[in-house]
Amino acid sequence: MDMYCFQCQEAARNTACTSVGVCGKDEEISDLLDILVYLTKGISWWANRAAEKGIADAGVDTFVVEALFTTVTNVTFDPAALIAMIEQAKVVRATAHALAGEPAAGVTIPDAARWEGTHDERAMIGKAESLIGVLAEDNVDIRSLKELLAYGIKGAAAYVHHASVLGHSNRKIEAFFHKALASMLRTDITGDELLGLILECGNHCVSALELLDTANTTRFGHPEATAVSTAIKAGPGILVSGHDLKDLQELLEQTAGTGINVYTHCEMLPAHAYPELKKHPHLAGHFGGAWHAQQTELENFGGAILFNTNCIQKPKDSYKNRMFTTGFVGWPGLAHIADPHHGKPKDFSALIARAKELGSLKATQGGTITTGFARNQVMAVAGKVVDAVKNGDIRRFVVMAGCDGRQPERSYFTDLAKALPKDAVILTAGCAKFRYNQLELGDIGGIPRMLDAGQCNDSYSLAYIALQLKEVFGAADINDLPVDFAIGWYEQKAVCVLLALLALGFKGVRLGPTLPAFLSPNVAAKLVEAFDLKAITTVEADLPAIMGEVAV
Ligand code: FSO
Ligand code: SF4
Repeated sequence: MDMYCFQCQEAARNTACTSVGVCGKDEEISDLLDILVYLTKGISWWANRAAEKGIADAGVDTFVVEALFTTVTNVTFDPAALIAMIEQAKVVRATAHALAGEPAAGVTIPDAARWEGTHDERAMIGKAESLIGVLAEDNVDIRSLKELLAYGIKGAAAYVHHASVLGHSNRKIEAFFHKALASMLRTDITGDELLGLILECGNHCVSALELLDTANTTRFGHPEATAVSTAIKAGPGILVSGHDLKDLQELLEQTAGTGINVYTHCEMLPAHAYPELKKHPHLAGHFGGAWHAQQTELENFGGAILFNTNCIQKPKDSYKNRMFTTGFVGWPGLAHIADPHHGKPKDFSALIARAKELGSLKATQGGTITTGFARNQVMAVAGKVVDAVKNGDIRRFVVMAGCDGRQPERSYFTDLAKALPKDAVILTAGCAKFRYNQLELGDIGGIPRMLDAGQCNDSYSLAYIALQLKEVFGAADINDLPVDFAIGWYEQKAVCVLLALLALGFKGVRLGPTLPAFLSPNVAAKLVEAFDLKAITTVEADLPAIMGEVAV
């Protein structure tokens, strides 16, 4: 076996990628990512001890968040960037060690908290294969719980990072990351202790999503329902893919008056709904669907391309000389726009120059996609929604948030959207929506039958709307609401969203296209028992239960 990774929904044979990742990750990248996670646990072991003395360090906290985000699926495939981060991790770990001081005699310092390696990439890789990857934990149930916790934290770290670049942070979440990561180094930890940490993680996932919601709405205003054009205009163009709204804002400012049109791709679609972004007339439209179609789509987009977060795939020769990365995203050989120092904006001049060089794009016809139904916009029509529920025009809300992926079984979500009766409203967020957001689903008394709250990063809006409905209807239990869940998942941010839903008390969440490979049979059974978690089956079989027509 060359590698072992099962952190995303596309793990080979729904078991694990063992020779090369379905995502394109090879053995070297897999091992470097394992080493980075291992060292991050070591940093957190010291940081957690420092926290017990009331000492924290913003630099240490930030690095842990950044390192975790870097290890999320489809963020980086660049060994040089990972090796640099591994070296930096050792420096940060020394800082955390100094803050914590020396442990008392008799305290065993875990290997992750002291291992130095050799600064030689191949030697480091040997370490990954032998000692520190997923399989280093022999007990399959403990392994499963540790990895579930790790992936929830990775997803939350992505959200915390997005909030932090906008100047918002929550020390309690970062302190939990340290505590949880340090706990994963324990060889004597029990399943019950890990389950407790997983539930605690769910609460911090809610806080992370709320933090990001506050950061986004403070900086960019509350999203407004917006019909986004899918046409391409004549003139040079830049396509932005990823989730980072701050990068987009800076790019819009730097391209103002240049004649360049800026388009969104995949999860950047909801950017069009934010007042502080939509005010730029050259935020011209949206191009393309979910991340996994990028190799064809990017070939067909003639302009310059920027990836600011996942999901990046191997660039084709036909467009790699007009593709740029920034932030933690990386692919060897692609031009990378560096992070600025001292809070300055990023310098997008190379990307802008490339767009100009490539010249005018060919204008195309297009339709529109409506987005922007985040919590404020939905609350603005709350009276209408409540009336529609009370008089029976709306019978069910079906939350179909999450991520999209390549597996053909994901047609379930398109088929479900088509099969839902006309008195059902879909609440969505994340790239899962590209399976059904161009269907003509109509409206119920002016309320669209598909309300798109935004990115997976905006899932807080969906929880908020459900909690508001609970208030309005005076429901004793959130599960008494006419709400059901059919969540598509792909990577670790979706794990964070799932843990958040469980922490909020939602039961009976349907997950697809498969239950995670990292859930051992015993752990899966435990989650089914505690939360009534289910795998999707077929639309025919699931529809009556989703519509609340049969008890399940
Ligand atoms: Fe999708 Fe990728 Fe947004 Fe993920 S583009 S899959 S859960 O990174 O974050 O929904
Ligand atoms: Fe496989 Fe997913 Fe891991 Fe990539 S991230 S190696 S596709 S399990």
